[in-house]
Amino acid sequence: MRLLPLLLIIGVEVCAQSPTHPLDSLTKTEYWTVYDTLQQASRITPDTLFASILLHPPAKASVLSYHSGQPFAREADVVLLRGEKTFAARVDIAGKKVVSFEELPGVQAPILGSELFGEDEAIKSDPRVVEALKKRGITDLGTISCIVLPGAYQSIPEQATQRMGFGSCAERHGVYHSWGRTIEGLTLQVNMATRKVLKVVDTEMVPVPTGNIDYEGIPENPRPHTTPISISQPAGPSYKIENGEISWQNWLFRVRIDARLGTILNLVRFVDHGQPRSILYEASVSELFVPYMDPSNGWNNRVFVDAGEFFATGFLAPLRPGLDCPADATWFDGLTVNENGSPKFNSNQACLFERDPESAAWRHTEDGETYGRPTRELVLRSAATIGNYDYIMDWRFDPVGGIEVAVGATGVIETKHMLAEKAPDHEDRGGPEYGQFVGPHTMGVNHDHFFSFRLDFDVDGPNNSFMTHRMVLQHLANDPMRKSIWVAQPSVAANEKDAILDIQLDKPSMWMFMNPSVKGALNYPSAYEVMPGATAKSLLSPDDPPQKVGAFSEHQFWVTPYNENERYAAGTYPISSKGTDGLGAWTQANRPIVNTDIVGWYTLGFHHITRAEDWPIMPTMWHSFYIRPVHFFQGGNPVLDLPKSLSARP
Ligand SMILES: [Cu+2]
Repeated sequence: MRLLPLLLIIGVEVCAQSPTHPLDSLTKTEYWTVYDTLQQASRITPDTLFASILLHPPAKASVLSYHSGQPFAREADVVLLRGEKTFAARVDIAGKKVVSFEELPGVQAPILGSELFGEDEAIKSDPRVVEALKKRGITDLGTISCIVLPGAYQSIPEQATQRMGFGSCAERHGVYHSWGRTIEGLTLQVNMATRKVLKVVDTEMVPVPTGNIDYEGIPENPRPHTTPISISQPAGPSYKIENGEISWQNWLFRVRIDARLGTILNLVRFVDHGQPRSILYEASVSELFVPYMDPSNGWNNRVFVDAGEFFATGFLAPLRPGLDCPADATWFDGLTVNENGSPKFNSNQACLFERDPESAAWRHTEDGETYGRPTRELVLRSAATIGNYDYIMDWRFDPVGGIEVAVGATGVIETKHMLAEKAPDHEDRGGPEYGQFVGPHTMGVNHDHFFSFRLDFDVDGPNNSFMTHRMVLQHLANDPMRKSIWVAQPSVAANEKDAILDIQLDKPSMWMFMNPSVKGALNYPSAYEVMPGATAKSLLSPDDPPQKVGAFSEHQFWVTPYNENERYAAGTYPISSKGTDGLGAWTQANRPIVNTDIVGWYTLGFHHITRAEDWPIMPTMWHSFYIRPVHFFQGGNPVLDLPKSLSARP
């Protein structure tokens, strides 16, 4: 048992009345000020819906020069939906003024919950749908639920002028939820603003599978000989949270909860010889891109740009103590906006806890004696649930100055329903396959998951350069012992296109953000490396409309000059994007990136050919990458002096 620390009782005042720092999350009072300011400026009509209220990030220079107690500006970015029209507003919260308000022609706001689920009645009262269901033997529409999903790219002409959604229905009779019960071959094109079904596409009749999908009801089955395990931290955690700043070991950083991006880390620093040294100004996920790989009706529109398309309802899902995080973790609550403009309280949006990875920070055995020091980790965790999928997202800090960034994918895979009960015999499987059978008449469709992480490195200050160490073959013509070695070739990327990188095993390189003005005792510039983990690149053709929107997935790494308007890797409004906003478009300018404020973008991705084990709910599968110092600590290994016992407190 862990003792409950005081922090659990206090909680973390993300939703406090007044912000204490320019990078704090918007407070409840500030949400209401935004609402009242727009209302008093007559910008809210009875048919206005709020798609989002986000903190407008304060100017970086003002944050870097901020001292505790100083007054600071607070602004909010607001997206409103009125019928089919999208409006963007900027509100000065302290001044209670509308700074800007404009209609965005041709732009679609993110989809709202009332649109996702609110078309059910309109769809089920359409005679064409009633007929199509009757054809399938379904006359009781009470157990049928229909939803619409956004199209993440423009695939039909109506999307240019109308707020279109792609609809489908599911038969929920006898089960708790509708995943795995979709009525195959029946799809709808719906104007979400007018609630009109524009088109019904009915291509094939496939019975709804009846296999068990209720993972909730599976009885517990304790594994034999499983004994109790306990983790104890009797003196409470060894991190502190003061005025919104988290300190642990030598780390310092801030966290805020953002409706679109989830947890955002700010001002990540490491105290070295008593001095905080800057590493990252800001770090967060920036966008997701999930294209499915089946050309049939109802599947060729399934391409999701999850953060930007769905964020009206909030990106994060509540974490459950004892499941997602230790019960005595520190919990961060957050706010999103209801469609009527009022703030919505969301509990347990992130958690913070220490853990023992049961491994050594370093070790060595010499003369039969083993030396070493145990390490520990500080984990900041959140989980996004976007429709069927859940993504657990970790920022894992270690005492060595490293951060492992990890994504665990779980949740329910999307399935297509088949006339065939199971796969053909192995010897008959020669042709292209769009998925794998995961249950009777149930096929998990092939798809990808891509995440773009935005990493605004400020290594020892904002002005950084991006350096690679390429490892290249060197032939040794006259060496009696060897014919070849590899050598490291350092080079600094001059412009953005020099820093668009892919992992190539035969052309390895180290990717580093370095400060050319800060050199240590060994005369190397202070640097931080981004070490890729297992990842993937998109195989879609670059001229495929979805790929134009999710262009960030074409490469593993990008570097851009800092621009406060470039925050979302697939653009600010992906639903109506034609690929003219986002990393692929920005980097065409090939801007200089030497000794200036630069931002790195890491693509974490994986292709997903499903398996029986992924059904009816997928075991968590982790992918990660690692950020670590390189010549940042030129006095040597910074953890030689770690305590020999893990229980020792710093
Ligand atoms: Cu998947």
